[in-house]
Amino acid sequence: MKNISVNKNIAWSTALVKELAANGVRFACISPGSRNTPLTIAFASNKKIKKYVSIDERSSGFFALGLAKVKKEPVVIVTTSGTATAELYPAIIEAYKQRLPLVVCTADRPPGFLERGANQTINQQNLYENHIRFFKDMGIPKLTVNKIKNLRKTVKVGVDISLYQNPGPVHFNFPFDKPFEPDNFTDKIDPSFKNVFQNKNSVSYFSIKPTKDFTYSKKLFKNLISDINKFEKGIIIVGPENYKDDFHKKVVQLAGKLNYPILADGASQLRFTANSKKNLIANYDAFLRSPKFYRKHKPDIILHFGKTVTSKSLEDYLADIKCQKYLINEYGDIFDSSNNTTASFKFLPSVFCNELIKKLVKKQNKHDWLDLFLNADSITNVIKNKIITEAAFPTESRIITEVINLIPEHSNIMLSNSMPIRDFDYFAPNTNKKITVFNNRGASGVDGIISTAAGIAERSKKTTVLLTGDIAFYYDINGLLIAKNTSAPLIIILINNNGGGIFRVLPISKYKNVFAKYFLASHNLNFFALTKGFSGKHTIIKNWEHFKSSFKTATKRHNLQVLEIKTDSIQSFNVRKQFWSKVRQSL
Ligand SMILES: Cc1ncc(C[n+]2csc(CCOP(=O)(O)OP(=O)(O)O)c2C)c(N)n1
Ligand SMILES: [Mg+2]
Repeated sequence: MKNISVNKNIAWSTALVKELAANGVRFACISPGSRNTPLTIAFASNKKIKKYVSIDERSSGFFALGLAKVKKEPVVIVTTSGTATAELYPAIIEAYKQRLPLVVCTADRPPGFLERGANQTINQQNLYENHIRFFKDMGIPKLTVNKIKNLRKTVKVGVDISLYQNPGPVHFNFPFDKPFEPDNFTDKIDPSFKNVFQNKNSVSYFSIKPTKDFTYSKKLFKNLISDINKFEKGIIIVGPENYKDDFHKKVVQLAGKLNYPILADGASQLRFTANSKKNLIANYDAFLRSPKFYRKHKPDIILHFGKTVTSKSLEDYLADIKCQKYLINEYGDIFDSSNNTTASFKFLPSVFCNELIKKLVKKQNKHDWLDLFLNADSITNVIKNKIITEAAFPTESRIITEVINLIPEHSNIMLSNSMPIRDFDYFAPNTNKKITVFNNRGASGVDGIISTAAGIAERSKKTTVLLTGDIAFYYDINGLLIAKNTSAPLIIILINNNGGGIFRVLPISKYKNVFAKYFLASHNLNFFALTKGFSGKHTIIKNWEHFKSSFKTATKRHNLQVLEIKTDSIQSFNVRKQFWSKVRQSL
């Protein structure tokens, strides 16, 4: 049989793409460039993988992050060489901290070019070194059976790590020598060799199965049980995480058995489910600001599921307590900035609850401890309903309660950092409406927020509401380009207080000579004109009634929509302060 003429870069990239597809990769976010031509052509020719194109790599990285978040699926990002690769760093950091499987494929010049001062050439060797779970430079393509098998094996190892072994982003660097085009042949290969490019199954001699085993010390688990049996005063904290559904039921069941209150973070989903809300406390941030309350009510044991909590007052409370504190999350990670953890269990939270429920034979604790928390929660709720949910337009905190009332069931909310996620944590009530909440709380950047929300809307195919401040909106204005074409409506609620409102609560705000210029950074941007530049629909909200009607209209449209509320951060802080002080007085 006649040998086949191929371009070795494209053949090499095709082997990569086939292996990715064989390992279940279905999405790739690609940015234009020349050096990545072979990668781009190989992805473009693969029907199993859906492609998204973003001009701006920073936006592409965050869009990929949003896609990956929804179902924790692997998402590929492809870039050219040079600074394009560095643009991905913020999204990679966030993926690292949130353990999301981004598979980064950067094109590079061949070895030696860096030393020669070649164009668009930087040192890409393990560029993301401190925030990556695996790195491999793939070397210059060589079309031998062994080399291709090795390439496929390495890809498989990387994807396995990103999904199962040590979840998070992984990086493959691809140096290529010209030519890059399909008809620019470099090699002739034997037809029998074609099967190494085949899609079907991934190379069979190497297979790591996803593990369902959770490693934990049996002795520690025994200690935990004995602590639970010993102590009446316990608290369950449910930190931010997109938990599997059965966890909600299990944790409520566990809390019911122990008579422990559950402090449910706004970003934990727990406040938004039709399941039982028994023992669930949403208003703890406010009542833990009361020294009278927190000095008197200190637990002996804490079970903390998921990530670090959003609430600063809860963090302060935790830092002040000497007790047995057990963390439980899928990876055994430490999410405890107060740094007084007894042990961290590597356990799926729902499985952990099940195990505990099975093993606990103890008689029920008394109700008194739980009642103290439930009582404080309901007093706070009454005050919240008066001060926040009836606050005058355009108080920032009320935007949260309005959105939760208006948002259709089964939608998503993406929370930007700074005040939106905090206000949400302070004020989002318990409701039976099922809403899925997302955040970029891994590194809490105010960058990439619009692109992340766009990725969430695209992958979930569900109406997605983004709550963002003006600075975060400005940071990711490039994201509006990809946000324009999502397959489900993306409604951006732009809370415009003309600068970084959060800085007003910092002690530096008193230093008038530096505060406005270096911290608040008012910009007077015209967001109407900016949104129009991306052909988006923009509405300036005039009052709460107008917000209601505009929101309802927005849920029926399909394109990019921005509802801008011009707020006053000082007035908004005064309302929060009034609320907290009323809670303090009432407890
Ligand atoms: C990438 C990045 N740069 C800087 C910061 C520091 N930072 C925290 S909050 C904030 C201001 C955010 O302003 P905005 O989005 O308008 O929200 P607001 O504070 O007004 O609620 C900044 C710059 C950050 N978190 N991330
Ligand atoms: Mg702002």
